[in-house]
Amino acid sequence: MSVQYVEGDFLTGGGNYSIVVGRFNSFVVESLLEGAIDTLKRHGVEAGNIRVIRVPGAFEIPLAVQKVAAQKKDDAIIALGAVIRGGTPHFEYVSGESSKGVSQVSLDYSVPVANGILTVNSIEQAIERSGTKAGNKGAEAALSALEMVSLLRQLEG
Ligand code: INI
Repeated sequence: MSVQYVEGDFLTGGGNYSIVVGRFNSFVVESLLEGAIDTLKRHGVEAGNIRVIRVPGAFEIPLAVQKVAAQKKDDAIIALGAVIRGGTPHFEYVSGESSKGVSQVSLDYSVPVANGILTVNSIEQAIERSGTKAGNKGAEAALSALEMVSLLRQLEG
């Protein structure tokens, strides 16, 4: 008997995706959004099957993700935001709650929720991760979503 490996690929053949985006730090987040949409389209997802939902900031992302998950319309949801450390503990609350919230929804609704919420120490680090030298975390989140859709189809099929 050989080992059986189960893993997803990026060939999902379309599907429906919602992207929940925080407006805060929009100069960074808009690049993440561009990366995510571009990646989904290049993997065969039609523009008409991609929905973008905007919320004020990363803190509000989990509630919108929860509402979207409850609609049961999407194969996966992508959460995008940028939490940049400031001089107060506010950063810790926003980053902690947003990440915890999106993973909670994923488990509650058994739907892939890709976490593309940057939590960084500086604007420079945010820029590096939104389409410059450290890649585009929005594009990476979209790839994770596609892979999880493919994996779940195998595990559920
Ligand atoms: N929201 C972010 O998305 N990123 C941040 O860096 C940020 N900081 O640092 O304050 C932020 N705050 C707003 C927060 O997400 C809520 O919108 C606000 O607290 C109202 O609930």
